[in-house]
Amino acid sequence: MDTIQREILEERLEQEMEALSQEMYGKRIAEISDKDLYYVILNLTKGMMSATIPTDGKKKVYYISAEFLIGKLLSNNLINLGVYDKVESILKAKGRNLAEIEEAEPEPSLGNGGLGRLAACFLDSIATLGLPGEGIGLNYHFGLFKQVFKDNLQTAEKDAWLEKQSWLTKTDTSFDVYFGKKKVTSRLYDIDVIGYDSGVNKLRLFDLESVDESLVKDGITFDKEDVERNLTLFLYPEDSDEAGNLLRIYQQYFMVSNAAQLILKEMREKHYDLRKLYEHAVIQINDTHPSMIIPELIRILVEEKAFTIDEAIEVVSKTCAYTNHTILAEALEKWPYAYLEKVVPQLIPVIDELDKRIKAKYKDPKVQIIDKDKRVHMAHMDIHYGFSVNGVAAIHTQILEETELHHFYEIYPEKFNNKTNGITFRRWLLSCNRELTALIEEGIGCGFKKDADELEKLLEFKNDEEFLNRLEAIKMDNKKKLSAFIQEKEGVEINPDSVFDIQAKRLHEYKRQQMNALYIIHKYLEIKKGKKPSVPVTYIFGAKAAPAYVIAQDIIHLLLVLQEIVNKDPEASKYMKIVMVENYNVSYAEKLIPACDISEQISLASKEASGTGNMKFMLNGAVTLGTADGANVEIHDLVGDDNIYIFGKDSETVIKHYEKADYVSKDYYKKSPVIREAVDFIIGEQAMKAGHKENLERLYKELLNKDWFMTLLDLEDYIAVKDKMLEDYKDREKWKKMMLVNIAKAGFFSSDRTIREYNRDIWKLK
Ligand code: BZD
Repeated sequence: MDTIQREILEERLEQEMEALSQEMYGKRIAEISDKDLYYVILNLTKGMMSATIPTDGKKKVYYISAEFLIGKLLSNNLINLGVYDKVESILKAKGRNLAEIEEAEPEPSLGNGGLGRLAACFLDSIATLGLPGEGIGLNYHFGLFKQVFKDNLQTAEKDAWLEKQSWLTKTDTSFDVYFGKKKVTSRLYDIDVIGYDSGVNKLRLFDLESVDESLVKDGITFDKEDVERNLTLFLYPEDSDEAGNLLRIYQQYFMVSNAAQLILKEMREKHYDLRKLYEHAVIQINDTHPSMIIPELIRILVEEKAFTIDEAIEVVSKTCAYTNHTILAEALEKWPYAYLEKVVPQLIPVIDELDKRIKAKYKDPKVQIIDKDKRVHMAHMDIHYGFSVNGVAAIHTQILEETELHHFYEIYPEKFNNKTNGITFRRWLLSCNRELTALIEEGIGCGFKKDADELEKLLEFKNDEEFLNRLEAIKMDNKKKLSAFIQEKEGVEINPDSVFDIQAKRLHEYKRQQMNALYIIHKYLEIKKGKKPSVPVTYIFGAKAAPAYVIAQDIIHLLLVLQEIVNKDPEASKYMKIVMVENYNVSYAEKLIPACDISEQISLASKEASGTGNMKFMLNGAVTLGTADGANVEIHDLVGDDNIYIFGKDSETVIKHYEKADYVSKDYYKKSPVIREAVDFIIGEQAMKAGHKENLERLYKELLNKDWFMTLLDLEDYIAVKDKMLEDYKDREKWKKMMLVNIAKAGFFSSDRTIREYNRDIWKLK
């Protein structure tokens, strides 16, 4: 189909839809179930996308990533195709509701957190900007686990999201992948990624031909050693033992071996000269999970394409660029050499050679690829043998340059660059908050949909009472919708007139959900002592904890215990409610974010590389309560002191504490009765009754004796600033203006801007 055919198809949408319904189910649209109707529209949309012209060019970016947290695709694809309203009204005339049909779509479980969601936003922007590029990753059948709460604890189940009919299209492409002498075969599935009012690109997901879902028996347990059948079952399989670690390496190599073969196949088909690979391909390595692409490409060029090792290294180094997403040492992959030897012996000579060259040139142990304990530092390999290293927010890149990767920065200052993250406004405004989108459009026209900077025009309405009231009314409406959803989904009744204070992100100690919990305990105790808050607050959390991360599980347990205690308390529950939503994912985020008043971005300064939830909340008119960390710093710069609430110690102070190892949490506990009381509550009678001694005691001890992410350092300041924020909330005039300014200043965080920068500085695509 060409563009004209697509236009005809759009013209005749209604007839096409009815015809498809007849063909698939022998019934009219009015007569089929929501699920069947979803399949009808799915097929119709896939047809329209395949009729869209693919973006092409002389050079292409391959964004390789272990995660693509793409979310549901139906409504986004319809929006980007420009037919959402049309489809909605056709369905309405037939008594059907598009929003209900969207509920029938399963959410692909192909990611974990910010890193994966960023990859998805990037695909949207790459397509929208008409750049040649595709994502390459894996098709996990059970994805990340599905979170189920039982007995106030997180349990994990497989997330069987894949259906027979889906956005995936099976291709003819299949490759052999060798682990030493062991061979497995892959199969490529494509998902079309349609840009907003532009061409179509692809997300390419490799699967294992011999994958066997029946391997998973109970929960998420399966035989980790049966790689011929398990490779694409789960994202981040449990890695607390050797088999789990080996499996991750198997998965990573499976991903990059396929990626390398696919890229080289495309080069061959286009008759490009492999010696000029970098003129036709740029590979963006998303965190270190795909780092083995470097030795793998070098190996292939030498073994199969008659390159000398020098030539291969040069070509590959000019092709690969690395993005760092964390400064947490434990998150920077260092694979034991012995594990790599076991899984991918064919890469060992290349890795040895890469390491030997560095050892010959630099004596500093901090920049070696293979360290004295025989661990292979994947990030170090990327930095030495890639041409670009970028952080994901200004302060993060600065910390990389000055502290974490300083020794590398001294060697290669020209490789380092910042690319502050962004989000696609198509999903995080146009699709998830249609009412707000309509109001903005009424105010400033629709230019902001293509040029997010135009949102600044909203500042004209700063003193426009009517506009501000409508903004407030939309927020209220979204809060009512969320309340109804939470009532139905979680069985918790919440008050839309209360302040919605939301912390939604992966569960990690550095993100400090536990600090938020301590604030809640403090408020609860105040109420019990007779000090009634002047405004009711609903504290909403969404978070999954990695199954092997014990303290993170304990923090979830504490939140669920608090939810039980507070919500059941007839006195306190008038002023506060807690909801820990189950199985937080992209679809849930799309409901939470438009309804949020206070956006919790409270990581320990220096630890959150960027954050992207902070941008989504801001764009939807929430006000940030945050530390001077990640992109919060840039949000602060944009909105000014009056439109954000910043608290806590700054990154310099925190880094000094780590350097001097002088932070002692117990000192803070001893000094402050407020802190003591809140921390002690964790092992108090009430909590112990609702929860489990083992979990609560472990968490208590952790906070008191370790507190690696310095919860108690910032707790008092957090309480003071949050209280002030809640006071300010009552000043509705002031608050509405803050909402407006936050929306107006969010344009900078469009991923279109981020991708333009990647392209300008790194990819250089036409
Ligand atoms: O990447 C996140 C960072 O924590 C955020 O600050 C940042 O905004 C986003 C996007 O740049 N990192 C992750 O999401 N990382 C992981 O999920 C992850 C998964 C496995 C292993 C290591 C990290």
